[in-house]
Amino acid sequence: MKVTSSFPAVTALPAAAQAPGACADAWQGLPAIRLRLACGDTALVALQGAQLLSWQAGGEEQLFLSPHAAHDGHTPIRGGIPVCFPQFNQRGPLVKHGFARTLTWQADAAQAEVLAGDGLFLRLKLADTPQTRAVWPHSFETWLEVTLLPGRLDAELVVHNRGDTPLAFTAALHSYLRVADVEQCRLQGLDGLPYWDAVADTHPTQQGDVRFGEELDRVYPRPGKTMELDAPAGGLRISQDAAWSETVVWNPGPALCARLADMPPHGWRQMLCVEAAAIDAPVHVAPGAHWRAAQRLHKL
Ligand code: TA6
Repeated sequence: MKVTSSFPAVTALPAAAQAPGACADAWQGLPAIRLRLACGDTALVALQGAQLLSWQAGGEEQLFLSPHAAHDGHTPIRGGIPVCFPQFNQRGPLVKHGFARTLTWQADAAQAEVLAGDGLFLRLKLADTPQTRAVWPHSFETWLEVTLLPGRLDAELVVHNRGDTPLAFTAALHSYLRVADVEQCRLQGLDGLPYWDAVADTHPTQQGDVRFGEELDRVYPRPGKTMELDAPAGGLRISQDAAWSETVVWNPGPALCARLADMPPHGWRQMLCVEAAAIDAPVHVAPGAHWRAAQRLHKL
């Protein structure tokens, strides 16, 4: 069953989110919050899904956002960093990748802080409603915490079980990284790991770096070391906390991309998803307890 929402207009941030460098903004008419550091780096976070839509570091965009992405306020937005919660993909009865990415998170609960040096922190919140309980009968609060530092972006998902029974979910930060040409890129750090190839439905072992060209959809165990996206125009260091037990790597390649209505024909060349995920076994959170896990991106 689908859970959708409509957007309340946000023209000003609540008092708790009023920090120098944070301001109300919009993307394609949808409310968003802009973060801007003194060094010039910026981030844009939509209230729909608490979805990071843009991260500019060193004057360059680091996240892919499809020029054909939906912006009706309830269809998933193709690109940026979608939050998949409380279900990854179709591994359960809920809408694909869970309802968190299509709901409007609570503008009035937004909080922002200036960090020592040149940094900004933003927290957005989503809590259960009668609508979410109708499809997922749990009392929860979820936060997305964004930390923007020069050349660095951390996204952290926090899940609080407000109910009196254990909470089980799967989740991911489905990060779309922007690249000039994915065929010129290599992803380092997964060598030697067994993985599930979701395209072929096989279980091989990674040999060397991951290269791109055709459709690729793989679930690896979280690598013990930091990954590196090696790209001609500069790369990214990518790491994830241990609570994210898997790493998903996805690129639709030309054939699947052509079938995605919200992607331009050559969009697959400009993107690469490297996702911090907790999906092979559900995460269990005891009543009253919290779970938290971050993905960290560092421009090289
Ligand atoms: O994370 C990879 C994946 O689960 C792929 O299987 C592919 O479906 C992708 O996510 C995109 O899903 P979406 O619902 O956003 O089109």
